[in-house]
Amino acid sequence: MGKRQGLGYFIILIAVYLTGRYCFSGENLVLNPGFEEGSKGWIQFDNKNPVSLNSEIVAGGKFSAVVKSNYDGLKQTKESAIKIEKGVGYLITAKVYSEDGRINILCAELDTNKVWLEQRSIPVGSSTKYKQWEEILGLYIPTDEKIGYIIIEVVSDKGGYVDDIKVIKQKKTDNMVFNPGFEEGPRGWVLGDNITPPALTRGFAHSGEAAAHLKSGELVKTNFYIPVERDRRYDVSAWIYLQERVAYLAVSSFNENKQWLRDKRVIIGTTKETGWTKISGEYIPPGGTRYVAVEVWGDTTIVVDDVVFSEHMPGEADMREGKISVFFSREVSFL
Ligand SMILES: [Ca+2]
Repeated sequence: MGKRQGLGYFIILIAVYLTGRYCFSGENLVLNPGFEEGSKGWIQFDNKNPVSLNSEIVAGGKFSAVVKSNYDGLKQTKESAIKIEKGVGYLITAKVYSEDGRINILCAELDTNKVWLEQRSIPVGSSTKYKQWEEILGLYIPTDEKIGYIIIEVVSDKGGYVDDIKVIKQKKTDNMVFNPGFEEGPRGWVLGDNITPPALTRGFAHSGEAAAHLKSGELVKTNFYIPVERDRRYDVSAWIYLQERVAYLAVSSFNENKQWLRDKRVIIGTTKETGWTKISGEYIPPGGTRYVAVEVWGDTTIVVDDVVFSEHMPGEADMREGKISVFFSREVSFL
C-alpha cells in the first residue's frame, strides 16, 4: 500500500514538473511588450528616433506605442531580436487601434549574425476594424536554415496605436497546423468568408473535447498560412465524422505575397464512410506556391478534428516497394 502511495506521489510530481515546463514554453519572448518601460527594445522605422508613447488610447497598462502614418512605424531593435529555433512555430499576437487606417504586423527574418535576410519581412496579419482595439493573430514558422532571429515590425498607412505584442514559442511538433484538434477553441481557423470562426462541438470529438462542426457546404480552413518549399512532399490528413453523402479535404495555394492562387487548389481526398474516418494523402506544392491553407468541407453536416499538415517522412510501404509512392492529387479550379 505504501509503495502504491509512493508511486502516486511520484506520478503527481512528474505531472507537476511537465505542466511547469509547458507553462514555461508559453512565455512571451518580446522585450517590453506593452511599452510600460518606455521605448526600450523598440525603435522607429527610420532607425533614428525613439518610439513615441501614448497614455490615452491603451489596450492595457499605462502606455501604448504610436504607429506613425506613411509606413514610418516601429520595430524591435536588433538587440531585442528574438532567437529562433528551427522546426518550431511561433504564435504572434498584437493589439492594434486605428481611426481610419490599417495596421500591419510583419516579422522580419535575420540571419544568425542579426543581418536582415534579403529584404525578407513576412506579413503576420492586418487590422480590419476602425476606432476599436483589435487583436491580430498569426503563426510564424521558420523554413530556412539561415534564419537565426526575427524582429517584429508594425507599420500603417494612416497611423494608429499598438500594445501587448507577444511572440510565444509553440510546442515542438511535426504538424504545421496550429490548434489542429480545436482544443484551443476556434483559434487559427476560419470559415470560407475569411472572418467567421467555425462552430465547435464539446464532448463529441475524435480526440480531446472539441472539434469543428460544419453545416452543409460550409468550409473550414487554417487561418494561419503554412509555408511550404518547392520539391518537398507533405502528408495531409483530417478526421471527419459523416452521417451521409461526402466530405472533402483540400489544400489551397498562395504566392509569396499571400495572394490566393485560384486554380492551384489540390483535392487530397474524399470520404463517403459514415462515422469517424480519416482522409489522408500526399501533397506536392504546385509551381508558384509559397504558402498553403488546409481546407475541409462536406455537402452535409460534418464534424472535423485532428487536422495534420507535415513534411513527408518515407514510411514502411516506401521501403518495401523500393520506391517512394506518390499520391497524384487532382487539381481542380472550382469551389
Ligand atoms: Ca479535438
